[in-house]
Amino acid sequence: MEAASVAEEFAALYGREPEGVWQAPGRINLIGEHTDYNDGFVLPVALPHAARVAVARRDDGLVRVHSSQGDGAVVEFTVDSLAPRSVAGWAAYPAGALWVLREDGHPVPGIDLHLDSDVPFGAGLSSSAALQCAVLLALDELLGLGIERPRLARLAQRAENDYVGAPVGVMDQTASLCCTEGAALFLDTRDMAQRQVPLDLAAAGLVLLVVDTRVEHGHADGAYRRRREGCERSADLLGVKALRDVEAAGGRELDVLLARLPEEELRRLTRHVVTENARVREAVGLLDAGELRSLGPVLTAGHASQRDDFAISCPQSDAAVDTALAAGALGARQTGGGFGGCVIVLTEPAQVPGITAAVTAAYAAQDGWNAPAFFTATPAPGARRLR
Ligand code: GAF
Repeated sequence: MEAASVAEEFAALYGREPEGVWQAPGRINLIGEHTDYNDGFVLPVALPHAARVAVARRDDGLVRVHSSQGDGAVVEFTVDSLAPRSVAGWAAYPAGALWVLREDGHPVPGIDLHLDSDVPFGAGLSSSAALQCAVLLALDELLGLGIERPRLARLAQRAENDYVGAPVGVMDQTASLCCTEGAALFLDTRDMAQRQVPLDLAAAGLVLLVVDTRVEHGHADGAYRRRREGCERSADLLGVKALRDVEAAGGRELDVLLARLPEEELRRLTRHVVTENARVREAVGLLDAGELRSLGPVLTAGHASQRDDFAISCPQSDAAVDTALAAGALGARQTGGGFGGCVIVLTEPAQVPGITAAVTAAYAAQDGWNAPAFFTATPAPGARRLR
């Protein structure tokens, strides 16, 4: 899917040339899960998979949007009619982008828009943030708004929270807009401070294998929201602004602190967030020191925490992690929002055929499990204009 073909499809649909073509990538997260809405740390990496958007302005306030992944219909609405949830399905993302810019005080014109994405949908690779960010960056540049990328990421998050209605954090949007090629993005979601941490897997003789468990997940459902609310309640009960502010030096100190929470569920949620923030910092230290192999156990510990404390894993993700480790991987964990989606596996390239065969066989042995899919992740650039 090249920029030229997205532009050609636009021209065929709307009978004129687009004013430009932009793209925004999906992501994997190395470590730092469910920390972003706790003001914590994350370490995502942009993928080569991206959403691409061709856009041209209109002067009549009408919006026409089309997606190659939709049902073929062109969805139409007016800028004036935009209100939270006024448009559903994939079209909610371009609609949300227009809505949030208008809410932010910018004059928003009508547009014709065509989208095409190769970010697998529902696989925990941030396909929706990629759509949202591609459209927002296109509008920002087309309208000459000059909004800085971290702020654009916050606007994308607001569109997802308030327009689409999914209570997500800011990791995926920031990854899509701010990642750079060959690096992981170390982001402090409290103040949006960020640093590109070089991630040269090939030089370390390693590869990141992504296993798509083919279990679809979603964020608008209750499980994500329930965990977010539990974290917020725990922070309140502990008298801190966010769980980010809970820093424990060691296991005993953390146990004493957790004992102040009245429910086991809150203790588990809190323990995950506190230990996960520590794992992000440990991972960044290892990358800085060039000790990429040592990242493996940190990833695996992150998975155990998601499984046992945050309770967001599923049998397919656990099987992918356990099977990959048994087949020689250095580390593995489910990435993204959870309840399925993708598992990332840190390994030597020589182990990849054995790991993919073992995971495929483990899935085939279970009744009703979809066959897993695999690809290797190379840290790709963040969102940009293609033409
Ligand atoms: C999803 C959300 F969109 C992110 O904001 C983040 O919370 C993630 O789940 C879990 O780390 O991708």
